[in-house]
Amino acid sequence: ASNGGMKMEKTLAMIKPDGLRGNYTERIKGAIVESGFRILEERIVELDEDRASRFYAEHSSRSFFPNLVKYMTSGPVCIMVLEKQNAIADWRALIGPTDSVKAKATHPNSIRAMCGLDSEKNCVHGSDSLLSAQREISFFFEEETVQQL
Ligand code: RTP
Ligand code: MG
Repeated sequence: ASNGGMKMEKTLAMIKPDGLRGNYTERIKGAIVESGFRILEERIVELDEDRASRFYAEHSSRSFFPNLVKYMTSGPVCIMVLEKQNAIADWRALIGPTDSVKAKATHPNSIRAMCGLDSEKNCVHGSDSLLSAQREISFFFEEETVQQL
């Protein structure tokens, strides 16, 4: 059967420290499964300053970077590898815009609208491209999980 040309993809999802602390994990996982994603891998980890800085290295020159690292090291996070057709864009759509205040206004059904607080504490992460997804999955998981080109 045709799948509309969409590719099976894997993406990295993360429930950030505020999401775990706020007990949103089960609701977020419910939304993930309801939206047709398979959770292939799941692990709770605590990022130290070095690992959080490397994960968000693309933002290292931004003014918000020190606060971002503090935020991401403020408690454990839950990292997941999600799989479905078009997983990368679909997970970004499900989490909503970066700023949770905007998410509440314009994407009320998004995960950031449900559990985010502001433009920093936005409770979840999603890979923003195929390259990011591959980099971020191999950042946390074994090579064999990384999708083949
Ligand atoms: P993420 O990488 O976590 O999925 O978020 P994103 O793509 O929607 O946004 P990005 O531009 O990559 O920013 C990464 C994270 O940095 C924090 N941030 N704080 N205070 C601020 O103005 C600000 N801007 C960004 C957020 O936690 C954002 O998710
Ligand atoms: Mg990003």
